[in-house]
Amino acid sequence: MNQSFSTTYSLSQNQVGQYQRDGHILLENVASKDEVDAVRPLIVGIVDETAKAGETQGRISDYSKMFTQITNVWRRDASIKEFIHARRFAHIAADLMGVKGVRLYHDQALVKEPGGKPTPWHQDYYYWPLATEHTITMWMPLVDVTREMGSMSFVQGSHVDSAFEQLPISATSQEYFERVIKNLRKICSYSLIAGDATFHSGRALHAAHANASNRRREVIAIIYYADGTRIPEPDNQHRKVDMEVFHPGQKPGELAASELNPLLFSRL
Ligand SMILES: O=C(O)CCC(=O)C(=O)O
Repeated sequence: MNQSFSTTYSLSQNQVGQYQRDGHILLENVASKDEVDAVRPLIVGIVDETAKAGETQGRISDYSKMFTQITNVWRRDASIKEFIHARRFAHIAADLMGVKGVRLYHDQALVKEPGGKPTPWHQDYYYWPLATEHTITMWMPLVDVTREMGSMSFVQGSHVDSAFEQLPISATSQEYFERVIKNLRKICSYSLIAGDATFHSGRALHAAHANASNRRREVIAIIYYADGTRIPEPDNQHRKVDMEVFHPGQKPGELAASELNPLLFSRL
């Protein structure tokens, strides 16, 4: 595989400012067509295999009508690991958040089948046992994804609103946030080419469209957090489960840095 993930993506100060203002950004051609073509069949193969075996991966999973989600696919294959651990992607994450270094929280392969339902409005940080505002998700389609196929939507600037109720992804979150959003700013959504990516803050209010096409929406998401982040006392069941699954062997109060959370980029 001809991959050179150590090459740097050229990010402008304007783009960093845009991310920090809006809580999300679309970046084009973050991975090349060759890089995506090489990794896509490996990732999709693992999704299909794991879904067929009915593995829950130790997590609460009630997402099946929206998408099939398989986490930490990097552990299953050396080439996928090279892709997920790419310094290029982690460097972008650190630059957008304005931090010195980032660790991997986990990856998620997210396949929305034809006819897959919309992903309700939600904020990710509700799920994560991470005592920081500096979390970010790179959401990269492995096939071209239009809005009709289930690309994401973001409420501009919602990452700085702290008055929202904390809710899991559900019909309740959809109903609550739909009401809240009516009084809010602009909603942005994009069509993406395979290898483009959106980056969004763990506090950004976001959703995804239904897949109204007859093709599968195949996506890999990689979640990063600022190096030096501690694990708080989990205050909901999701955070407790995620602490056990994504920071194995770790306890509240410790630096979040288990063997599943390698330092993927550091300026030091
Ligand atoms: O892919 C989706 O439908 C939702 C993904 C999502 O919410 C996320 O990556 O934070």
